[in-house]
Amino acid sequence: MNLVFVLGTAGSGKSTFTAKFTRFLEYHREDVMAVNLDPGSLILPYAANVDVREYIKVEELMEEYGLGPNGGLMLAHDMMAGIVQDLSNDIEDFTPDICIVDTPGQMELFAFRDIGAQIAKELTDAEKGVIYLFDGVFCRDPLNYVMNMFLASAINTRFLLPQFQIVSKTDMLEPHELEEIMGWAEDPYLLEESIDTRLTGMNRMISQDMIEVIERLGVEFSPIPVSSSTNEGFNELYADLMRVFTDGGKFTP
Ligand SMILES: Nc1nc2c(ncn2[C@@H]2O[C@H](COP(=O)(O)OP(=O)(O)OP(=O)(O)O)[C@@H](O)[C@H]2O)c(=O)[nH]1
Ligand SMILES: [Mg+2]
Repeated sequence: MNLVFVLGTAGSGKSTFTAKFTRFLEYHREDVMAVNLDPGSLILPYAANVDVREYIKVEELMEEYGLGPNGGLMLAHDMMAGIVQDLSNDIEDFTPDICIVDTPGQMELFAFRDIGAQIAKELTDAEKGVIYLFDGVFCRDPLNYVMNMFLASAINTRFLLPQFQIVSKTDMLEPHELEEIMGWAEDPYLLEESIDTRLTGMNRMISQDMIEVIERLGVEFSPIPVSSSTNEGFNELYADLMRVFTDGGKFTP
């Protein structure tokens, strides 16, 4: 079994991608299942086969402990540590070949606290990977693009798993905007040039410094442009996943 975590900043398109990519894999006759690990989600665009909300619901915690939404979310994430085995059992009951795992909206609560690393290690003994979403709309600004490079690198050092980057929501971008983002990914000089011409003051300085740190971390950035509206990029991502996990064959032979 293979298990892929879908990570990205709030609203970057994780749940929509999980819904559409799961359906795409079903169409390709893969034995796939969708898992929801976001205890704060109210409505999901897919039917989760395994759902953390069966064990932990943020609204109920808020009511029971008199917490606000952020306190409720923090408690919910801390409580997830106690149900990793239950979730693993639920997933194993389905025995899928590939599992797409939607993660919480507040990425920092999940990925940068102990629960993220614990889940990456202990959620079943499947071979695992990460799909990191660069929010396409947000990344039109070079500062936000660099911030996302930084976050993707930080995820990489926390999870220590094969990582696939995608630029999401490409159907919402003008062709020249997507071209610019892809140019930044391919050629560091183009990114430096955009930082110099489009940013000023502190933002320019921070971006330049962050790029140096990111280079030292050594993460490869060749994101695939993806749209969950048009399925653009799904074939390429599917091929990349197969190359890394199954030597190029299907997940379900
Ligand atoms: N046009 C377009 N809209 C998208 C795409 N992906 C996501 N959206 C929209 O972007 C918004 C956020 O998408 P979600 O899938 O909820 O994002 P998320 O990362 O799961 O959000 P949180 O879990 O709240 O952090 C929704 O209104 C989606 O319909 C896409 O590829 N194209
Ligand atoms: Mg979501």
